[in-house]
Amino acid sequence: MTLVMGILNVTPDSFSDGGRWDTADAALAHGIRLARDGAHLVDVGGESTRPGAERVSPEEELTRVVPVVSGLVEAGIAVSVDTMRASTAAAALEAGASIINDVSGGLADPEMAAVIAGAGCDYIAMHWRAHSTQMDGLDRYDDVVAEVRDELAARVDALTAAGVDPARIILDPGLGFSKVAASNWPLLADIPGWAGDARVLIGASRKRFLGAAVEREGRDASAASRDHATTAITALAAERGVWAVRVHDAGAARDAISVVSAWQNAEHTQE
Ligand code: PMM
Repeated sequence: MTLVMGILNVTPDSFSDGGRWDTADAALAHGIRLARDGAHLVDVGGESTRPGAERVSPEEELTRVVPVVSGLVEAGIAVSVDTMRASTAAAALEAGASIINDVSGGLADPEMAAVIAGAGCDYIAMHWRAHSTQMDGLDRYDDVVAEVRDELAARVDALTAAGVDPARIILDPGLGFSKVAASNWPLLADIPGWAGDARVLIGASRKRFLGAAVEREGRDASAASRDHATTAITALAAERGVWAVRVHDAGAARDAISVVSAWQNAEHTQE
């Protein structure tokens, strides 16, 4: 069954929840709430990746992330850590995180592969072309599915060559990262086309391309108003067997996945 990864941004500037959980206590409380709502794991991030965001220092990222990881692990919650830095990944694994979620797929830090290979942990490799200040200039594709497939395959090759077990790599198309709104839909419509038979994570929650899809006269245009659209993506992703969805509203995602399971169970019973 598809897993729910709850988003916990311990940042002042993420696009939809920036500044809400930027103390360790507030972040920990929100992480516990996500788990209680139905998240199977909580994804802790200390650096915003929204378009135009500036990088935080390694020290600042560690200060934001490690106490929250420790607190969640102590509470018995499975944790992934959203970081592009090998040093943060190593410290987070030391603090009990079980998965590293690297939006750069190992491109941002040449030391990342060695940390993952050494830990033998699950690793999410997202399709990525550049840091947030440059990514919007790199959003042209002739064939988005083929180019994402090839660029992810190159990451898998490099990671594997550095000692990472390919079975530990989870692929993510990087929705909204160096992609105009229209480029995200072919990636959702043809998951095997870029992922083959690898495990897949989909991170669509509250993103701008969903806002564009549901836009109509008089409709609230805030990021949080995209939660129903996000839940529709979760249902479709679950129906297609993705490994996990990365979402802000964990309870809604769990409900959608349960509904898909009930529907699919009835189909199997009728066969
Ligand atoms: N999106 C964001 C941050 N981290 N990680 C993965 N693996 N996939 C994503 O799509 C992704 C990510 C940006 O969204 P946020 O500001 O809501 O965290």
